[in-house]
Amino acid sequence: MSENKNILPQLPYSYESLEPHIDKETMLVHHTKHHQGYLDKFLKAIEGTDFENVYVNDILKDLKIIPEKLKTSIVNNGGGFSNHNFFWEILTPNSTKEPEQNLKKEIDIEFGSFTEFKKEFKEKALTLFGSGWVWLVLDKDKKLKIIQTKNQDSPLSIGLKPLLTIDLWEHAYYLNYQNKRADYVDNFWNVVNWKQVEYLFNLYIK
Ligand code: MN3
Repeated sequence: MSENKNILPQLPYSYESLEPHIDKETMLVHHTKHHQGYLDKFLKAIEGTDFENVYVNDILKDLKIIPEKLKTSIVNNGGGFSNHNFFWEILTPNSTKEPEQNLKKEIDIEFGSFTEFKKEFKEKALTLFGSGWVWLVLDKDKKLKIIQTKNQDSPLSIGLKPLLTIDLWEHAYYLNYQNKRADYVDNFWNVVNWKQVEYLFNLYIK
């Protein structure tokens, strides 16, 4: 887990290590330009405000406390910063390819099987219009759900606990996959850090 500070986290693996599923150039630009860009704009937005030293996730969890003039920038840029912090953590070059133990059982209960779960996740990814994210979350009743979010909206803002996500902005896959979002989603499964997803599940399910 990244520490709770508004700084760009180091990736827990090298830029090329997710190849051939996610290419080095995409990872490099995604982390050092896009992610950094969201952070820079977020920091600029909160500079000199009451939020200056507040961790991004704590701000996103309660959008009502944000003054109207800061809201758009915090939702877009704070959301972009936070979503990418999370995304890097659920990727790994050493994927087990599927969950084990508790989460595996819960996925079977909720979706029928791991195959059915992946099918629904992919369908949500392909039907998301424009830019955004698809997430596996725990809802308020601690049930597994697959949801779409638009732009850089955070599931934290609607009271959900994120377990897994895929970035569906074209900057996440266009160099390698062009318009073939389905291929990107299929290959995404090769680099999912199920140990991290399972860790989060066990943490939140208590
Ligand atoms: Mn992105």
